[in-house]
Amino acid sequence: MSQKPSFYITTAISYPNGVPHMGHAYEAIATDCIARFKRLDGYDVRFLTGTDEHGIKMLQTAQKAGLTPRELVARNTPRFEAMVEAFDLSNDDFIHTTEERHARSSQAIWNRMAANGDIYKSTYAGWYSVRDEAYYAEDETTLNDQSVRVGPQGTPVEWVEEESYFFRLSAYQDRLLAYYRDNPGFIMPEARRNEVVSFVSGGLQDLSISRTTFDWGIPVPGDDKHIMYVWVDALTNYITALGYPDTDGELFRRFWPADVHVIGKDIIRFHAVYWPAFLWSAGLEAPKRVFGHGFLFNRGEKMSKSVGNVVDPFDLAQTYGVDAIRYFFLREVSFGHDGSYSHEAIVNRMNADLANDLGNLAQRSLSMVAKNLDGVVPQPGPLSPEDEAMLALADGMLEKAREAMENQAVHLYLNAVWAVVAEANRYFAAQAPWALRKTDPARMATVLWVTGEVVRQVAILAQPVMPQSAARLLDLVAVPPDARSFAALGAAGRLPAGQALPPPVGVFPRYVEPEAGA
Ligand code: ME8
Repeated sequence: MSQKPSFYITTAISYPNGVPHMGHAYEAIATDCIARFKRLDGYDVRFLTGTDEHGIKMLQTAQKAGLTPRELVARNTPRFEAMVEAFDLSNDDFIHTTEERHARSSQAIWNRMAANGDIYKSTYAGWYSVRDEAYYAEDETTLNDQSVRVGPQGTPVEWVEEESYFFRLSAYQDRLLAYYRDNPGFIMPEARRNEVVSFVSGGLQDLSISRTTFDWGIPVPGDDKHIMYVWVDALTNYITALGYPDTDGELFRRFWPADVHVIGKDIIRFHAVYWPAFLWSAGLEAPKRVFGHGFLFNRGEKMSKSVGNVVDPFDLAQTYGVDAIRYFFLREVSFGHDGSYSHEAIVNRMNADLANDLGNLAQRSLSMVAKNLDGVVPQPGPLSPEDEAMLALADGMLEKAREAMENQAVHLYLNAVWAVVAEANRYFAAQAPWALRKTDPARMATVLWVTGEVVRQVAILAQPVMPQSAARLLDLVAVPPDARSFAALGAAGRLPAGQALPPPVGVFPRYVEPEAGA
C-alpha cells in the first residue's frame, strides 16, 4: 500500500432530472483541480463524483415527461458521464445511487442508526420542498409575492402528513456545536459556517427520514412500505464508494473520513448538520471539511433548469476549449463566492492571461532558443541580481499555492502563479534578449535559460487547472513525464543545459470572433 498521505475529495452527486448545466460543471472542475493539485503534491488521492437518482423530484420530472424514473435516469445520466469526459475530470469512481452496492450500503447505515436507538416511527406533519428535497419548519417558510408558500431558498413548499420514520437529530445538537467549535475549518468558507452555527444553535428538530406516498427510493430495511428520504440515501454515497459497510476494507480504512466534500452553498445544511449526525449515530467519523462554493450566474442571472437560462457546458467547452473554460472559472470566480460569466469575460481571460501573458512568453523565449541556439537549452552564465530575483519568485510559487490550496482558495493559487507570469514578462522585456543577440550572446543565453526555467515551473503548476495545455507546454521544454510533479519544482529540477527542444508551437490560441454570418 502507498506510503503517501491520503486525500479523499468528493463533489455533490447531481440530480439527473435534466442535463448538466454550467453549475454542475463548475463544481466538478474545481474539485478536479484540487484533486490534481494534491496528486501532483504527493498525495494518494481518491476523487469521487456521481449522480443522485432517487427521490420525488426525479419521480415528478419523469411523470411530466411521460417516463418512468428509471427511464429518466437512463436518458440523463449518460450526459453527466459525458461531462466527466468533456471536462477532463480525473475522478477515480462515478457512483449512481441506483446501484446495488449503494442500496446495500444505505440499508447498512440505516440499520446501524436504528441499532443505536436513533430511529423511531411517528407521523410527519409539516412542509416539504420538492425542488430542494427538504423539510422546513413553519417559521422558515414565507408567502411570496404570488402568495405561494416558499422555503428559505424561495422554492415552493407543500404540506405533507404521513407516517414516517424519524431520526433523533435533536440528540446531536450539542455534539454538533462542539464539533464546529473545536474544528473551525470544518465548514468553509466562514459565511457558511456562521449560517450553520446559527441554524443549529436555534434548536434541532428530529428529522423525518422516510416516505410512504411513492416508491422511487431505497426500501427501509424490514418495512417495505417506506422508502428512505432521498438525502439519507444521497449522503451515504460518499461511504458506499469506499466499500461501506466493509469498514475494514482497504478503501474505507485509507480514505475515511473524507478530507473535503465540495458542494454548493444551497446544500450546506445537509452536509454540515445531518451528515455528521448520521455518521456518528452509525459509529463513524464525520468528514474533515465541507466546502460550500458559490453559485454561478450567467451575466448576473442565476442559472437553473427552472429559470431556463442554462448555458450548456458542452457548448462552452466546444466554443472556447476545455482548458480555457477551466482556467476562466477557476481564476475569475473567488472560490466560495458567487460569480458571473459572459462571453466578453471569457474572451478577455483567454486572450490576456493565456494567449498574451503565458502563451507569448513561452513562444517568444522558445523561438529565440530555436533560432539562435539551435533549439538546445543553453548553459546559463553567472546570474545577475535580476535573474536571481526572477528565479526566487518562481521557486516561491509552490509555497504560496499550497497555502492557498490548504483552504481550497483555488483562485489565490492561480493568482500566485500568474503574478509570476506577469513578472516574467516584465523581466523578459527589461532584459531584452533580442538586443543582446549581437552585443552579448552569452548574456542572451542566460536570460533565455532563466525564462525557460520559469516557463517550466509555471507549466508544472498549471497542470491542475489546464491539464492538456500544461502538458503541451511541458513537452515544449522537454520535461520528461516523471519530472512533472511538484517534487520537480524549484532547484530540484532546473531546465537542463544541452537538452534539445522540439520546435516551438503556440499552445494558447487567441479567441477570434467568427465573422458575421460564418
Ligand atoms: O443538490 N452554480 O443536486 P443538484 C453553482 N443531488 N453550483 C450549482 C448551481 C449553480 N448555478 N446549481 C447547482 C443536489 N449547483 C443533490 C446533491 S449530494 C449528497 C446530493 C450545485 O443537481 C449544487 O449546489 O441540484 C450542488 O452542489 C450540485 O451543483 C448538484 O446540484
